[in-house]
Amino acid sequence: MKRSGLILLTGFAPFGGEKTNPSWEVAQALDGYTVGAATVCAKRLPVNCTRAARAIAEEIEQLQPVAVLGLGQAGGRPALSLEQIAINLFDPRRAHENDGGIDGKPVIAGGPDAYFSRLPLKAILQLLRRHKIPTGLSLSAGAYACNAVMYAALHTLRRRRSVPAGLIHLPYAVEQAIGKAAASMSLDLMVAGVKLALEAIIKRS
Ligand code: PCA
Repeated sequence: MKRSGLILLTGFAPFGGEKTNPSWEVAQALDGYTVGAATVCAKRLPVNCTRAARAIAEEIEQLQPVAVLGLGQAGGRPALSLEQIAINLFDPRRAHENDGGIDGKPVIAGGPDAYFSRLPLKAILQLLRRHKIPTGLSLSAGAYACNAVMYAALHTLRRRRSVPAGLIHLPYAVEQAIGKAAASMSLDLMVAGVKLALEAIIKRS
């Protein structure tokens, strides 16, 4: 892969009544961070399947990044989740939210059913675990905005296979979990984890 240039790192706006979204907090904290000769460019995406899918495709065309890492909140998960698959489907159960009318439809009409992550997942997993950061593999990114972003990124880059791309779901930040009896992680630990993931992506892809 090309190692000098921009790394597109995306996070999402808050949703589901939350005041913050750790994915954007982490992405924002890493804006301008350098990994070797590559520099992170952080972008915030809307929690809306169609708009988020379109936005990441546009960012990729505009920035021509050397790597793309999407981040998203998966509240309640106890660890960073390295997503393995993105599917070509908008979740019908989310139709009542801000994407009414797109339920059960594909993220990209005519696209393949699914894409596998093109991140070095095993290398990321091993590196983060070596640094004692709770991390696991997750089968699928779901069928909501995070899945749409991962699918759209991989579809946009389908003929640029040297560009690693994929998505990591993050737990709630500690502040979000107060009163919820849900798992959480400090933003500092999540930032440290994503930094290591970026190192693995740039150095081992
Ligand atoms: N998480 C949601 C959408 C935005 C986010 O941060 C998801 O997992 O699809």
